[in-house]
Amino acid sequence: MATKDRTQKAYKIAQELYAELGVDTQSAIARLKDIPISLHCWQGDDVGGFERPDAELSGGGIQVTGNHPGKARTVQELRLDLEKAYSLIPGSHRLNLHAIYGEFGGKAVDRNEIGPEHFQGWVDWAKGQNVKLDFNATCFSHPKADSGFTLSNRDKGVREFWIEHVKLCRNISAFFGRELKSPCIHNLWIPDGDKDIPIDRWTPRALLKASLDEIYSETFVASEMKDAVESKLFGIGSEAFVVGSHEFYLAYALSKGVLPCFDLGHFHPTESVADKVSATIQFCDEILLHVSRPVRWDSDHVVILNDDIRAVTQEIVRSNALNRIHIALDFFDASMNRVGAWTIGTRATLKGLLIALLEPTDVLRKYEAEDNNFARLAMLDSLKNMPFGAVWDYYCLEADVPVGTSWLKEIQDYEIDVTSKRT
Ligand code: RNT
Ligand code: ZN
Repeated sequence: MATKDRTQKAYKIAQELYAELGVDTQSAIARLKDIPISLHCWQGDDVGGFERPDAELSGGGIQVTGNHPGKARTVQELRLDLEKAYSLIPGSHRLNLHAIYGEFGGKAVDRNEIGPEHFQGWVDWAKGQNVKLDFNATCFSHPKADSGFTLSNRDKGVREFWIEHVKLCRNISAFFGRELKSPCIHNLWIPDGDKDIPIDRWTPRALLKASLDEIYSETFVASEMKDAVESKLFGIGSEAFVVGSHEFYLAYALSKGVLPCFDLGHFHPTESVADKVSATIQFCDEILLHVSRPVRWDSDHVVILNDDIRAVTQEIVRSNALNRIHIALDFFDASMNRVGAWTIGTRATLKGLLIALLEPTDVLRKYEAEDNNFARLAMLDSLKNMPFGAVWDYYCLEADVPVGTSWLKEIQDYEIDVTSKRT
């Protein structure tokens, strides 16, 4: 049977089975279609950027491992790779840029010199692709970040340099939001921290707070840009102390009305980021998520459809917070095909959302209200073998992207035709 017929047949049966539970698969698909995922540009070139032809990630508590051939070396290659990834992912999505991905025309443009002019090319591309943009200041891979301290550096000159950089990045973000008519989320993550036990944790935090106050003293309209601040438990080379810890940034975000950013890889392994969603949105309007996968000491493995993804997507849907939680991806793996990595991670996140949208939440809520713990658990466990895959395949078919595993070959062909030729 042809893929199309088979997919439609399987969907019909799945639709019936879900309807028996009171779930309307069509409306789940319609809701999924409206959820944008912000793809991170930095998976395409191992967080290198375009400041110099051979730019590489350095310092900064994060690391890329692997040397799979074919990474994007130019802005054109990166865009081509992104277009390939978007063509394999159902729905309309966003692109998350970092400041080092500007088009600097072969000139040495320092971080305190960047402006919208370096990102006009991205805006033009985004308009053509119908993609909206998000942004990040880049406070790493730079001599002034080598000490491990940026906005919380004891040296006033270094702090001022980074303050200026972040201010310019917020301005570029507002430019994106205006041009593309969609608020750009500007996320701030800094690497600041210590490998070994500091005796003074207070001073760097006081300095960071003062730097942030200075940065956010300038206000932008929310229709153009929104700010987020990203915490971390520890990083590579900042194992003993991170200045911008969870408590620091959550308190800061709530007191200043900026968004907290929760990266799924930035917490203790037994801590649930899903649980933080309903807790935090009682006190703030919106949250940014960095969807990642921690594995031991790495916080940035390629996202797959695991229990963490299912839990966090369930929590968003059950909290009725789809319009308040912004979903961005954050992983970088140089050991495999990079376009494939984007596609795996984005499709996995969307699958998690679909499963959550296919849940008979009202039925479960009723059991819970009646203290019927048996029925709640039985239903939850039975739902695991519902045919969500048939609904997913049908959604892909309707969205005109490859169904099932057929996209693997597309990636492999792209590798043969395009990326393997980059030597
Ligand atoms: C680092 C943070 C941050 C980065 C990107 C490249 O631990 O997660 O979000 O991954 O800015
Ligand atoms: Zn992150």
